Amino acid sequence: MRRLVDPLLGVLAAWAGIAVGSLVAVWLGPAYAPVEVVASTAIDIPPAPVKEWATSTFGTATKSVVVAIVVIAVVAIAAWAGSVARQRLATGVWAMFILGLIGATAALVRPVDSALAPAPSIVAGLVAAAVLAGLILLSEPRAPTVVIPVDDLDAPPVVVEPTVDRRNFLLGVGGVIVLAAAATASARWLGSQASAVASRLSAVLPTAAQPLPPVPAGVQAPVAGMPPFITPNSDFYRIDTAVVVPQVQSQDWTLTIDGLVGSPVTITYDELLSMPMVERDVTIMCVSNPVGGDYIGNARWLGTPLMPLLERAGIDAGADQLLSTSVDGWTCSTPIEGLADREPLLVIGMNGEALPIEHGFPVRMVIPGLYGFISATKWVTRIEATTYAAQPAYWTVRGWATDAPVLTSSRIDVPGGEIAAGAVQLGGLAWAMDGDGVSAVEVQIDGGEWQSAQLAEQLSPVAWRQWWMDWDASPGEHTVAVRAVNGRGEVQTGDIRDVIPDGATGYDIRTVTVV
Ligand SMILES: Nc1nc2c(c(=O)[nH]1)N[C@H]1C(S)=C(S)[C@@H](COP(=O)(O)O)O[C@H]1N2
Ligand SMILES: [Mo]
Repeated sequence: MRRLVDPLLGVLAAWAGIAVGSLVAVWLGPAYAPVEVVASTAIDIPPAPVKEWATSTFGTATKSVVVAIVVIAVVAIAAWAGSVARQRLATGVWAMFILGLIGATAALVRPVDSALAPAPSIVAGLVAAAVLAGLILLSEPRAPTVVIPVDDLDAPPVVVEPTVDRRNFLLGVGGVIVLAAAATASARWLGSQASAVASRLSAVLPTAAQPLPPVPAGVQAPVAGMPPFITPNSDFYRIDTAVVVPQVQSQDWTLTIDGLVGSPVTITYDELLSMPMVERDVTIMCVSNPVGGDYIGNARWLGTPLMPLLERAGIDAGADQLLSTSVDGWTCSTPIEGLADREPLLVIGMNGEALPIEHGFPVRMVIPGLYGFISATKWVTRIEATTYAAQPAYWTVRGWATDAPVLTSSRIDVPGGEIAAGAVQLGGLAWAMDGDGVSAVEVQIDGGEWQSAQLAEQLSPVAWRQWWMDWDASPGEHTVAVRAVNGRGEVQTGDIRDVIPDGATGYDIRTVTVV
């Protein structure tokens, strides 16, 4: 029985510790909750090849996979601690506390330094250790008692065998379960009430000095099953290293531009709102997007141009990168060369709403034509003019490029799956955000001639463009390939290259089964 119960006591103690630690983290910073902080650090540590393998295997689920691994590891260690605690109480209790210390260490190596960051994990370790000790002691048999019958003094004394006080033990276990459940539920609820949610809901966005006309119908290829030209916020791909989405209230937000500048500039959210606003249709894309993949989205962004602020600060000629930092410590390197031509933006609105929290509320960067990892800092709080030599950014030290303009590329979206023979429509997306837009799209069927596809309207050279083609499909298996030509007449390359270090190349080639 004990063989079964003791490991469970260990797991229960760990849960109680984590629950109380997470509750403490609601105030000290949700990112420092014991499990989440270990997962965050675990995500940052592995060398580039491991990270790349994880991303290509698990995609955007990678963070959940890491959290699951941390939880499984904690359960295993806690069960072990529970099972040894009966014979060696100190060992079990120390194991619990050491789990907490692991969390505290993970917190200390997070890039954002807060002296209180290790506190939730320390609290978790202490609570888990105390609960384990308490439950083990409660389930120890009481000393044997000797009863001497009073009515017959000559009779031999009766020895009452040691027993466990079941009632007290069960009360103890029940109490711990109730407390842990209450702490877990409160931490969840308080977290969901996080101030950033309220702050975002109350944000009133200014209008652009020259609002864009509504998106014309002509940008949409007249083909069933095509993705919408504007990606709805709820469908927009999300990529970041944040296990816990940073919660920033707009009234607490500031942006500092410093480093190799004439005079550092710091602005508040209200000051940002009073700057001239522009609206832009810009497609952003992840460098980790494989050919044909969907880590790409197009939105109508509202923001203020970054260049005037950089000019106000006065960037030194010696600086070659802008190192932008998010409130969670993630860093991004943007090449200064050619930056002004791209119209970099500090963005506050996305498709007519305040930025969604997971897309960077209250303020993020968007720089047309550069992959997200070197341009699109969410929850941005600092932009430092510096050099690549002095300060490599998050992905730079993990083997990715420092200058990575979006490569001209294209994708086949329809048809998907099996289709009936006869008149069929092919359709998809093409983009050349760093190549003056898309001037042509060509389709190749079964290795034949490249044929021109029809093009929907191009709303902006830095937004994607839809294409389609009518095709008389005969029964059988067919291979369809697509390639884009940019605004400078350069044809997308068919050379096959993986995503690291600066973006995948090759044609999107699909097999279509016609019946
Ligand atoms: N703070 C922060 N900003 C970030 C990242 C990140 O990990 N942390 N990832 C970048 C990457 S790699 C991409 S592709 C884009 C994705 O933006 P989205 O999630 O809004 O689509 O955000 C960029 N901004
Ligand atoms: Mo990315």
